Amino acid sequence: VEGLTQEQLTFFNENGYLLMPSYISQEQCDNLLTKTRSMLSDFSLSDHPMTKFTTGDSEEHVGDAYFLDSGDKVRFFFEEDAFDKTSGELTKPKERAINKIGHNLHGLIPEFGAISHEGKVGRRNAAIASDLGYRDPRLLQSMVICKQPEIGGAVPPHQDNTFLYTDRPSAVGFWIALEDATVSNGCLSFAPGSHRRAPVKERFVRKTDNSGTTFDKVTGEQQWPRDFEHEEAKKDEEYVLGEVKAGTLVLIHGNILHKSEKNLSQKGRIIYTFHCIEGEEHYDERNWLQVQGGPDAFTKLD
Ligand code: AKG
Repeated sequence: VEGLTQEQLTFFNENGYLLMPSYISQEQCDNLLTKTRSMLSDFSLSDHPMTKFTTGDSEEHVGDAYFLDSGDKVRFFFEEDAFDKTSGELTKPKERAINKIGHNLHGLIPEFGAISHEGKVGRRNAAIASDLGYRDPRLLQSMVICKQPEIGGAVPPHQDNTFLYTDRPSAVGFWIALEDATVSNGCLSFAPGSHRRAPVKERFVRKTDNSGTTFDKVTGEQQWPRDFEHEEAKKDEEYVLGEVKAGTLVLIHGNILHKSEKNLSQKGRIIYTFHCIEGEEHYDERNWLQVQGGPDAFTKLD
């Protein structure tokens, strides 16, 4: 099975990302959009913790548990701007209010398994992971990100290794546009080469009492890569737009700084993404994302 050409690999190593148009067909996109829309209309609001979001400190715990336990489930997370600031009521129908669905679509929803680790696309994904140098690639999370019309939230600049930390850092994102992503509906943008300049300086962890999440510093001996070209990422990285057509696969190096802006347009921007880590690197229990069976249970991409 064909993975990456030498030219694609060179581009990825140099820039930290790669766009691969027409990776899946329009028909595959349409089927996945249909599945996504039926999941959005079928999930129940009545047992969702948002119904308990009132005011005060206690609400945070409810939401945090829903998030912290989502590693091996299919759960629905709202757009921040889907709520009226004063009343706390949803201002949109639920189908138009969900920002993302996660984090085990690959394992629990066959349509998404079939573009992750299974079937023809799964084999191609595995060939790509192998070309990127993975010895034991493990798929540890997957999401549909809806970035809804009018209220789609921005994603500030970040490195995925912060959120999916291994020692040494090893994450890569596979991001597939199911709808066209443009500057007006909040496409991705990248700081090319920043994966070579920017060590991972913090990691997103569970609080020790499991009551929520926080960021821990990553310092000294644990900072990778050791041969980054500059001490710091440039203060003002320049970002290039990653406008793509539906069906495009975008590979995202775990260290590259990337972001996306709000979607204030009338067009949705539904994408599917999953992340891989190197199974031979250490994944510890401080990570926010934990699944039944521990890291050995992360799905093999082979
Ligand atoms: C990620 O998956 O790491 C992203 O940054 C996704 C952001 C987006 O889809 O807007």
